[in-house]
Amino acid sequence: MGVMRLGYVHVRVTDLDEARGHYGDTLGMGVAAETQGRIYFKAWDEYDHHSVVLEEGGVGLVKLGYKVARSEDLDVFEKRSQQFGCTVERMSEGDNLAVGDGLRITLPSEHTLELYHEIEYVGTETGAFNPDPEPRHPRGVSVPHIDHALVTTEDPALLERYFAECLDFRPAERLVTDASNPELLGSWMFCGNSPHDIAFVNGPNGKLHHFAYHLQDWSKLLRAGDLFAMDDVPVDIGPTRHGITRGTTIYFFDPAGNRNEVFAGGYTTYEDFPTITWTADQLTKGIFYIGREMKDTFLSALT
Ligand code: M3P
Ligand code: FE
Repeated sequence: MGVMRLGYVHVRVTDLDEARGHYGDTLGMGVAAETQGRIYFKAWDEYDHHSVVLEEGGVGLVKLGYKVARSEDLDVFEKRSQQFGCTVERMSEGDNLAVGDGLRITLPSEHTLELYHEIEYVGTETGAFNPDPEPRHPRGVSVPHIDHALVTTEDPALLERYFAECLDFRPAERLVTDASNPELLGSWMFCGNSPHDIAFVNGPNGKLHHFAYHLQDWSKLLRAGDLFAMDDVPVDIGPTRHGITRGTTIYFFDPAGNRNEVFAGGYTTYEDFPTITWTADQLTKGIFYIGREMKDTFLSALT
């Protein structure tokens, strides 16, 4: 019931062919479709039609799509979002290639969030019948699936309230100013069983900090790092580990400047998962547990 997961990330890139090299050759996503000025990518262990849409022209986030379990969920989320004060419109089948009808919501943070139930089923690269554990001829990093997105908002408390009250997300971890007089600086929220499906930190409205791919473990992460070096991918930070979510990580940039992350590990969440709190004085440990140092570009480079 409800929102199941991040289904697609739609971003702008300055040059579609450069981006094809990054998302296709280096990360190893497959091209699901191509239209004038757009490429639709899919990772090998995803069964839906696509998970990353690149649109030529500029840089930054166009929208995020989250898939809901039942079409009736859309009616509930529409009502709640309207009552919360968000602008909500119905989107039609075909507004997004291969995606059914759904909702287009302008979040309190000015990001566009789409909720949908139907998307064309394609199947994974290894199939669902006596499958191999991974593709026989992996391309590049061979990312299996997208994982989460992190955006910035002027009002983290309001956005957290929206995701909790309207979409039934729960905070796995919260970053607050201090323990005695807590003001919310960031929240890592889940709807499934991973540490976060959406996260946001204090910053300008409407911006993308990064979107992330799942990797199976630390050794795959190291291999990703090697491939980034071979392909001259600009690495922001890592490999290292997050205190928040406990995931291991590398942050890097696509050729347009959108930040990506490869993320492995982290814990499992569930219905009664208690929320973990971090205070701002421990921020560097929370974000980069091992180095305990913040890099200016990490907070300032947003698209
Ligand atoms: C993560 C994560 C920021 C924190 C980022 C943390 C931007 O990306 O996956 O836990 O402050
Ligand atoms: Fe992340």
